[in-house]
Parts: sequence; C-alpha cells; structure tokens
Amino acid sequence: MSTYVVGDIHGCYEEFIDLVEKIEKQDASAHFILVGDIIDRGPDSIKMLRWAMDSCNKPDGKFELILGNHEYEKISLLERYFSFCEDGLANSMEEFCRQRQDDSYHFGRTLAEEHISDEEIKQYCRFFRLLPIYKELDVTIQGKRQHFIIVHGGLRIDFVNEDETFKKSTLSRKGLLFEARKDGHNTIEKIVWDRCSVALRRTIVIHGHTPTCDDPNIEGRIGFGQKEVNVDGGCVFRSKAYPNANLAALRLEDLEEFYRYDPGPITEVNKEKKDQLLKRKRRPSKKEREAWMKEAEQWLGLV
Ligand SMILES: [Mn+2]
Repeated sequence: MSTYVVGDIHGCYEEFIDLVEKIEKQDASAHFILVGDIIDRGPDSIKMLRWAMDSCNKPDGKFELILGNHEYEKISLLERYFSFCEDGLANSMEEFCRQRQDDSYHFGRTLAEEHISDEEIKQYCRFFRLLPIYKELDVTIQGKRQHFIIVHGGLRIDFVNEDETFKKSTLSRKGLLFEARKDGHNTIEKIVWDRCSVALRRTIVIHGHTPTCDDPNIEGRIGFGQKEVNVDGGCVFRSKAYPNANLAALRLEDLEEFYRYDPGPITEVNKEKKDQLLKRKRRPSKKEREAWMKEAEQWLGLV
C-alpha cells in the first residue's frame, strides 16, 4: 500500500476523481492524504465536501483530509450564521448573506443557491472542526525510514520537538473548539495560512496552499525545495493564463509524481532539487543549518 499526497482541490471534483482513478488503475490499494482546501473557487465545492464527509477520515484510512485555510474560515462563517438565526437577525442563509459582506468566497451564497438545509450546514461545521491539523508518518524509501510531516500551509521551527516530531502542545483545543494559545498565537492559523519552511534534518515537510502554476521554475508541477515539497499545482486556476496548472499527487515511497493533466517537462531547477531530496542528505552542513535558522528567525520577527 502506497501513500499519495494530493494538492489543493478547490472544488475541482471531476479532476480529483479522474486523478484518483488514474492512480488506482495501477495501485488498487492506494491510500490518499488530501492537504486541505478542497472547497471554494472551483465549480463543485458542495459535491466535493459531501464526498469528503462520506469518504475521509474513516476507520479504513483510505482517504485522509487535513484542514486548509478555506475549511478553517468556514467554521466562523457558519457559526456566525447560526448565532444570527438564534438572535432573530436572519431566518435563512440567503437572508444572512444579504446582510453580511464577509461571506468567505461566496460559500454562504453557494449554500443558499443549492438549498442546503440548516441540518446539513451544522454537519459541515462539525466536520471542519474535527479535521486534523497535521499528519505525521514514516515510510520506507529505498530501505531507509523517512519521516514526513504534512500540513496545509507551512510548518514553523517552534512547532516541532528536538527529535522533529510534531509538538502536540502547540495545539490547543477545548473540546471541539480551536483556541488561541496563551501567548496570543493561534497555531492552527499559522499552520493553515503561513507559507514558511523550516530547517529539519530528518523530516520532509509536505504542504499545499501556494499554487506552483505561476512559478516559472515549477509550472504547475510539484515543487521540490531543500526542505519541503509543495503539492499545490493550482488546478483551479487552469486557463489560458495558466495552461500548466494541474492537480498533483506525490507518492511518498519514491517521490513519484502523478498528475491529472499531462504536465510539461520538469525544469532543470526543480529536477535538481528533487534529486537532492531523493539523495536525502539528511544532515545539512552547519553553515546551511545556521542560514536556515536565521531565515526562520527573521521570518518570526525575532531579529
Ligand atoms: Mn490554502
């Protein structure tokens, strides 16, 4: 059984199903991890969401979904809707949307147009709240154990322990509720929003969130970095402006790439980085590590 990490789907349900079928044709026991942002922007957000609620994070473990910023934002939007209803300020999603300018990516309007019942909306809210924030796993690559952490946006250096396992204490939930930490940082927001990479020795961080289709060095393919891999090919942006935008999946066992649409050839820069990652020079030089630490500190605003 191999594990495939799928990039941001953004309502591109048809493309997603096509990609899954393509992969399953050659690997019937494939296991999929979706990096979040399955809704908004694209044509089939509700269809995609209903599919995810039926299929993801079930005991069989076939499909896993982690939280993206688009799912995260909807929690507060939907809760506002229900408090409006309770306070008698709105009687329907349509009414609520008429009064609110902050309908994130017209999600509320989409719910109203598709006549989604309040009961179902409550289930969406609960589903979003229960999504895992990260996924951590070890797989064997060429006989060696490789540690992976998968998040939607980025991973900060202070979110991992010395041994590079995810620092669970950075997440605080009270029951199903997300909470800001005592120091005011909301870790979940950082993980789903921030675009940052960290200097880890033995871990490959995989994320989505930043479409590669407008990066001339990547062009809608999976983007390989020194320390992380970006699987967001920007499928929903596929157009004349972004003809190479794609839906991508990365197989963890050998870093093999899978795409919904035939991708262009891999660029020299991207290939070089992928080769380096495959060689798995796990211990960066002292100089490299210092440079990365400095980068992370600057990023955190410590210097
Ligand atoms: Mn995102």
